[in-house]
Formats: sequence, C-alpha cells, structure tokens
Amino acid sequence: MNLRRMIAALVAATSLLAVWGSVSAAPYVLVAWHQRSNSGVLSSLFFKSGTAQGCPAAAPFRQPCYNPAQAWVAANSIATTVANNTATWDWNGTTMTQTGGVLWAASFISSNPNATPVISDRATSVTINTGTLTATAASYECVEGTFLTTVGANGCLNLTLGDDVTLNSTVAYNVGGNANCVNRVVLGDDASTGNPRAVSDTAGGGGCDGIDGAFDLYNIVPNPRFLILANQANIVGSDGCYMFGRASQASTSPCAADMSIAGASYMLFALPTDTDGDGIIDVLDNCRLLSNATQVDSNGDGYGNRCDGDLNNNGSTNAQDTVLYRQQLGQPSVAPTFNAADINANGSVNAQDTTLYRQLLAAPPGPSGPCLNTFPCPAHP
Ligand SMILES: [Ca+2]
Ligand SMILES: [Ca+2]
Ligand SMILES: [Ca+2]
Ligand SMILES: [Ca+2]
Repeated sequence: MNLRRMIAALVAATSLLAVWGSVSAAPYVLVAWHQRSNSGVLSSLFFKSGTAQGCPAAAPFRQPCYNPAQAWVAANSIATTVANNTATWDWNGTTMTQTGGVLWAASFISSNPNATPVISDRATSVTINTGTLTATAASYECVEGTFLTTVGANGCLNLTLGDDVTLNSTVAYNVGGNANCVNRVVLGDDASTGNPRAVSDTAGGGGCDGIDGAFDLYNIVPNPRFLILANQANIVGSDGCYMFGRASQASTSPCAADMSIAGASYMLFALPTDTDGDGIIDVLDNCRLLSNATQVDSNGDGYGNRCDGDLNNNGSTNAQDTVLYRQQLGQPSVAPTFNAADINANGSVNAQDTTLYRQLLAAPPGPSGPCLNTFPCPAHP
C-alpha cells in the first residue's frame, strides 16, 4: 500500500469512528403496527390522521390512517389525540424509546379503518428494551371498541361479559404510577379469561397483573427495509410471505397463509430518509429519487408512474415502450388509477408526459424503495 492509500484508509477509518462515536441513537418513524388475534386474523393498528401526517383528507383511508369522522374515533377523541401522535422514536441498537407525543393506535375489523373498532392502546413515553426484555411507559390506557361487545367480551380487561352482555367490572390503569399495573375488579356475571391488557407482560419486568401487554416486542426480526420489533422471532408465514409487504400501505394484507400465525404482534420502524423530498420515506417510496407524493402506480408493479416508462413490463424502457406510449397520447387518464402513460399522473397524457417519458428511456423502472432495486418487484420483500 502506498502512502496516499494508507492516508486515505486512515482518514476513512477515522471518519467512520467519528460517526459511530457520535451516534448514540438513531431517529426512526413508526411505519406500521400489526397485531393478530389468537385466531390469527390480521389486525392493523392505525395511528395517523390528517394530511399533516400524510393521510388523505377523505375516505378511503389506508393503513396506517384513521378516518377522523369514524364515530368511535370521534367519540373517544382519538382523531384529535392522533394529531399529537408525533412521537419521535430513537433506536440505540437495543432499546427503542418514544419521546413526546401520544402513541394512540386502534384496530378495526378486517384492518379496515372504516369498519367496526376492536381495541385501542394509548401510551406515552414507551421504552422497549430488547436486551433486558422490559417495556415501560409513563402512562398506558386501553380503550375498548364496540366489536368485542357484540361477541360478549372485553379485550382490554380480558373478560367475558356474561348473560347480560354488559361490563359490570371496573378498572384502574397506571396504579401506583406503574403503566404496567392495571387493577381490574371482576364484578357481576363477568368472568375472567386472562389478565388485563397492559404495557408488557410479567416476564417483561413487572406490573401487577398485566400479562397481555401490547408492547412485548423484544425480538428484532432481520429485514432489509425495516427495523422490526416483534413478540416472536418468526413473523414469516408458511408460504414465505411476510405479514407485511408492498401492501402494508394498503387496506388488506397481501398474504393468505400467514393468517395462521396466531397472536403475533410487531411494529415496523424505518429511517425517515426522504431523498426526493416528496414526503414519502425512501423505504416506502415507489419512485425513490423522483418526487411523486401521490405514489400513483397505474400498472401496480411496485414502480410509480413517475419512474416507470416500462409500459410492456419487461424491465427496460426502450423503443417497444415508445410505441405503446405514443398509442396512449391523448387517451383518457382517470383517477385514482390513471393511465400508465400519464407519467406525472395529472389526468392527461400529453407533451408534459412525453418530456418525462424521454428522461426515462434506456433505464430500468425505479428505483423503488419497496422493490429493493430488483425487477420484477418482489411481492413481499
Ligand atoms: Ca418519490
Ligand atoms: Ca408502475
Ligand atoms: Ca419495456
Ligand atoms: Ca400527464
């Protein structure tokens, strides 16, 4: 090694050390939160509301967005509290720490944010320590949805409601200032089916009787896109399909066989990097380097129109695609799907698109965060 290379290597190593030395925690954003019942049915927990948090202003709402007009959401002030749902999350390699805001998330039947509500967790200052297997919070509260009443149960308190199908029991959260401690008093013809829901279970460091905690996410599941904290080591279904995927932003899971993974719970975090500044973080952005806030992807191949001139879907953009593109000039392009040749997805295929299309020639579609720079896009990266 000559002197110049040695110096370069030394400088590189020094700057690497400087970076490592200065970073004690990295900021993350919460991308999704899924929990499955013991029957294995997916339940996505929704935790955003309003355009300021990247949600649409009107229905249909997709994960992870509430419909603020949903009666139960409104009645429980969830929509207004979600406006404070701007917690920052920091990960130091072992511990995930929530700072500020209120984490208030709710699940709905069939993971449809417009459907009947099931259950809601509300917490502040959550800390999940994957090393010591402890979870703490400054406060925790569970809000019961209307669905569970219809089946004669209360999921927050883990009770059957008895013949009167009425909650006779009482509950106090945060007893003694401990967010893991829920004091439940079973009354009337209610009957216990387990310990009440709390921050974490007893193995996770205390509480008085909170065995069904919402935050026992002590497993770090390796993944190329997300930092995943899960309550079990394996959240991959029998068909190899992760419980989430490209469709984690859609209203339903793309997976079928994985529905049998009962009782799974996991949070997906990601770095907030947004290279093209369009408000969609890189791991979710279907055109990672070109601004396309609407994420329109007419042919549904995982690459947004803005970076997808590959109209015949063969992985390259060339003269074959140009023939197809020209055929679409002046043709209709209707929301929400639009015309695949409507590169800027503005409702018409015209000269503006021709300019953009030409810039896409001789290049593969993408890059797309969800597609992990591979073509075709993996269904469940
Ligand atoms: Ca983009
Ligand atoms: Ca596309
Ligand atoms: Ca092509
Ligand atoms: Ca256009």
